[in-house]
Amino acid sequence: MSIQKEASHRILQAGEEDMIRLWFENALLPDGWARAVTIGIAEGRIAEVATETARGDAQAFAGAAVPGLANLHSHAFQRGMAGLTERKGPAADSFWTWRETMYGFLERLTPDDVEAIAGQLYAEMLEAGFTSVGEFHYLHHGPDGAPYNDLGEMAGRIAAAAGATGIGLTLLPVYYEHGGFGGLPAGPGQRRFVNGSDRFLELVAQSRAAVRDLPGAVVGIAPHSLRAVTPEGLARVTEACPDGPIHIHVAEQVREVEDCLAWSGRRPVEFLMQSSQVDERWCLIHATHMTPQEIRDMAATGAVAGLCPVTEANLGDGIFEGVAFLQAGGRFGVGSDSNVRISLAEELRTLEYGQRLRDRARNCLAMSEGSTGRQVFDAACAGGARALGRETGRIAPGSSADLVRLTPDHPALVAASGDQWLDGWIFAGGNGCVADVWARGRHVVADGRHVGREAIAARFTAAMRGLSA
Ligand code: NGQ
Ligand code: ZN
Repeated sequence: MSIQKEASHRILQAGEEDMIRLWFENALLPDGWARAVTIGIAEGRIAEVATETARGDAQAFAGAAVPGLANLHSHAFQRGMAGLTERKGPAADSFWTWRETMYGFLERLTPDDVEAIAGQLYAEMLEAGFTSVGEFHYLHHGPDGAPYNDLGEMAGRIAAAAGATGIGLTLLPVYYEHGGFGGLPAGPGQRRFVNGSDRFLELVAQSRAAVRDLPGAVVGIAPHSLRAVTPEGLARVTEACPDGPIHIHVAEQVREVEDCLAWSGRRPVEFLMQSSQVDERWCLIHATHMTPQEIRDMAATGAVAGLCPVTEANLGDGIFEGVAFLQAGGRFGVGSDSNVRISLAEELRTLEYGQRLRDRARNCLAMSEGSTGRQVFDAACAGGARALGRETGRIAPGSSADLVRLTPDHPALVAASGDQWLDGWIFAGGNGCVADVWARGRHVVADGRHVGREAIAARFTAAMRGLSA
């Protein structure tokens, strides 16, 4: 009791001394748009929000403040191969041939390379308006498959990149044991990922240690897919980790659905619903191929659909059943997955455009009259925060001080007001609309550029040139 009292007393004192005050012409608050908004920030959190205020001694900004969005699914190292797989090979190109190329790329990556690539990636994410990331981290071991002396070496590199850039980290160490449904042995291209369930649980402990000094970091777990774990292994690790997010890839490719049916007689989402206690802690990545029954069942669990529209288009996965899923009350967030492009606006736009192309209709993901950008953005903010186990995505007292300023200097936003800020950014403008970003109260992007961009980019460039030499 007395400890709690002392702690809150300390926070109050520090809050008063160290409060940062920002003033915005416009801001998107939980109950809608407000004008002349002062946001007080202390210890990485929003301490107070006041509307119709004078600028006073606050730092003042034109344009509109909106909540920072969580990027709920990333494989950081894949940023290093962006643009390198867009070449036709000897046989029909597919997700599976891309995966072989990806395995070839990661063979030579060192911990230094991974940290350099992740640093560049996270700086770009911040510049795009993503203020936190769910790192679905599976490149654990050395090139021969032997663990590094420190089992958490690579996790530490991800944490270091997050710390250096300021992005909020939800680290999701991946449990990867097998090469296919039914406990098939992992292949040579997968040896850097593989742990039995015991060593995986050790890795979770190491991951917690790796993020210890990172303010606001969260650790969850990520059984890679129903292909990479057995039902017994999945049950074991979920039981051993009773708190925190659980992410899993599911039903991304048609062949994956067919293989799951051949193995179990059930479809992947169906199998997962029936064999695990899927609830609000879960995030099902992709969930592209679902029957109407699976859509309803998944929506009813409160699990978040982790959609990665740009990567899903790039890999030829298919189109998520967004309209039916939202009509069933489902929740979603977005992620950049393979990181072939880093653009919050493009993820949300591609998500909506997939529905339009399939249904030959417009404004498909808006469930009520009014702005599509606003409705998709609000849903992704809430779903992303839930999936990453973070208090983010809301400009409200108590939330993490994750803020994005959209600038009226961008041609798409010169005459914007209200929800047009979001429609203009998402459908017309893109990354150039983002002028400033605060992550946990740290001003990490100013004038559209990450404050550490030069050093981060130099390190990335050196790593990439080394890899291509
Ligand atoms: C991954 N990526 O883990 O990086 C996967 C490919 C797999 C996507 N699914 C590997 N987009 O699923 O086996
Ligand atoms: Zn993925």
